[in-house]
Amino acid sequence: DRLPALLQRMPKAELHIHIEGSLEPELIFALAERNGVTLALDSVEALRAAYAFTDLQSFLDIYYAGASVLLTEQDFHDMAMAYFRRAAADHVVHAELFFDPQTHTERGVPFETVVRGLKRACEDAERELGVSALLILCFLRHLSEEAAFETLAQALPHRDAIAGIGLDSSERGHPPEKFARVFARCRELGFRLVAHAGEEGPPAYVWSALDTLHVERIDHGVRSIDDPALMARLARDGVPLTVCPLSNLKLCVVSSLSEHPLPALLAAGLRATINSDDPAYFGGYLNRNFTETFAALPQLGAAEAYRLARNSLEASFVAPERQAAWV
Ligand code: ES4
Ligand code: ZN
Repeated sequence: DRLPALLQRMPKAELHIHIEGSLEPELIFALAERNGVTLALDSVEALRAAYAFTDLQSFLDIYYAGASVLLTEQDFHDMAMAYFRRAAADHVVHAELFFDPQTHTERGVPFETVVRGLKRACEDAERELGVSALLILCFLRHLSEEAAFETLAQALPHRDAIAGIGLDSSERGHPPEKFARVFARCRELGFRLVAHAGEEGPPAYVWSALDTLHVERIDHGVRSIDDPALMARLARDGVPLTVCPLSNLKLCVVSSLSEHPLPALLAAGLRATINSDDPAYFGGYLNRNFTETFAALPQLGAAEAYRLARNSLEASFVAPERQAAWV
């Protein structure tokens, strides 16, 4: 069967990767040692064993604890370079990295430490690995809109290093409209806009991300499958969805990959893409998301593989004339 080889070697873009979710247990312990940070669990094995999630919040609690080892510019650089090496091995030609500055500034790590380390890694990835990269700053939706405005103010001296703005963390109870004013300001400032919606939250949150925040892509969006009018809207407007199959499995958004809505989303003409979300926590990087999803879903074949890869490149925030170099 030649499908796995095709999935591996296709040039593709990754559009939904939380860089803090690429911290492997081995790197968490190495950084803890380097920085003199004490962790609640005392071995790589014990940490991995704790990665048994029942929903989004049970994951986020562990993910924020893991990020506590990140203190210096070099830490953020080394974390991102480890991801870029994995991505290059998976034939990722372009990556758009989410980062969560509030997770770090709340612990006393300066905003500029985070962005300088990540920016330097993006430059190194382009030069050393031939992977192009952009940064997307995410506001934590469990915090206030006022806190998001403060984070935006801290970002403005680094405007040129940040391509876009996103919205992540605990979805239920924190609808997109909570951030309407700060997203309006980001739009005026010329940032590209995305938001997590319809992962655990209802289709109403996808409508609100589109019509209140005016986002250009929906992160996850899998629960749109429950709303035929929303499906028609997403198809009509060609709104990209950054779908993350292994994440959905590990966070119990789907009960098995064989029941994942991806084939139905593609069949309805939606611009779906495949992404890894938090690969160190969910069991694999981009190619493993492709190969496991295709292995579980016989409706997916070579035509869908090409479609997903093409969607990922076209849905990126790189100008079409610069995308030509990828294909
Ligand atoms: C996340 Cl899977 C997921 N959903 C929402 N927020 C997140 N932050 C990191 N991973
Ligand atoms: Zn995500």
